[in-house]
Amino acid sequence: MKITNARVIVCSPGRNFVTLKIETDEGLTGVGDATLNGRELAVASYLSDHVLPCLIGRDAHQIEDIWQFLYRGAYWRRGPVTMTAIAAVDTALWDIKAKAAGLPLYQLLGGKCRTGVMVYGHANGRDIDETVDEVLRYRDMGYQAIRAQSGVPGLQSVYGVGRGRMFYEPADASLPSEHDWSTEKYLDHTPRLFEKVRDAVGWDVHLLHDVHHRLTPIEAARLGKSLEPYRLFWIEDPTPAENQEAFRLIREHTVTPLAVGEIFSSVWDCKDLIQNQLIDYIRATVVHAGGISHLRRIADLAALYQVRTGCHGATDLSPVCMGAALHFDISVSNFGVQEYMRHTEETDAVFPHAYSFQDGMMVPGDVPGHGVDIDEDLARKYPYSRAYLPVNRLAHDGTLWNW
Ligand code: KDG
Ligand code: MG
Repeated sequence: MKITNARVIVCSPGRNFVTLKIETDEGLTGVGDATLNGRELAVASYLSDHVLPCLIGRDAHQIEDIWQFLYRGAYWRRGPVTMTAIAAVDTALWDIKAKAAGLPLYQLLGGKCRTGVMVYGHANGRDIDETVDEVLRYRDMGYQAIRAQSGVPGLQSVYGVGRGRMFYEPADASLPSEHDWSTEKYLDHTPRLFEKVRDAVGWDVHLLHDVHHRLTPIEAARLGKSLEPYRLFWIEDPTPAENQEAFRLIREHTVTPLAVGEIFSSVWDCKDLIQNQLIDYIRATVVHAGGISHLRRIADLAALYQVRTGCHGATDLSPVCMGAALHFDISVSNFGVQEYMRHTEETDAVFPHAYSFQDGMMVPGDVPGHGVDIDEDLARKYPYSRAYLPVNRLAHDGTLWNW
């Protein structure tokens, strides 16, 4: 089955998405997500200018060979732009292969390991009371795992705390907006948040929290320790992960589980953290970590060390990524949890999908392929519009900080 055509579709139904569509001489098509938040056009160009010309005429069934060709053959290996582009090709080819087999993708990945995929939703509030209300609302919607983020008294806005009710859209300005940050205020506030949340919701729901890389190792250790009484499922991205030794220090002080990896693009970013058992959940996902093929390698390495998966699933990962991730999640033995931030109605309309949510669990659906398509006519009505994530500065002196 030969690849006859491939194109990149950039659209903005509520936010920017980059989608790759591959066509074959047998009439089967496949789609892959290629969205890299805030750097969308770099991946679109990488694909259109450098990858697509190399795909035409290749056998669409040779997924592994094409993956290796794009990875090794580029000479410039890894990095988020390259790996997102490779992921898009890989996802589209798995979609085609599964359609050719007449099977949902999870069947090609070994079949179901579980009846459904536990997802966590985002409960955000401007203060503790609002966050508690949101956690209860998510619990009432059936969620078994809930991420709780709250505004911090004395700080104007805190990244990760949404304005919308079912989703937040962090890339909200055509030039980066600037937020302020105070580690001291945050560290005082967060244990109080979880004390109140646990009091209200009880112990039958998993609670998660995202630190967005904001702390130093010893501060992260203190946070993990102070949250131990509330038995979190994980704290995520406690420190920037460039310095992976930091996690050893955090581990020495706390048994709160650690999740890292939403910005990782390959197994090489995860390897030491996993092999040294410095993390409990690996957050790499389909679109930013080389597609289904590479994510399976990461998961297999993680399985050796009892590290479980917790794929990133914010709104900037398109429904195509979500669909593919759900096939991965349902078929991988060391699955932990899947993030699920709902997309807007406009996004859902542009990307018709077979996956569904019920009672805190999601299923990928049983249509052949990964079950997500793009309505190109509708997509054309939403042209690209430049949007950036905010940056973060220390409140007391304006130093640019991590997020
Ligand atoms: O593009 C960045 C967002 O996807 C990310 O900041 C959201 O941290 C995030 C999360 O855990 O979903
Ligand atoms: Mg995160």
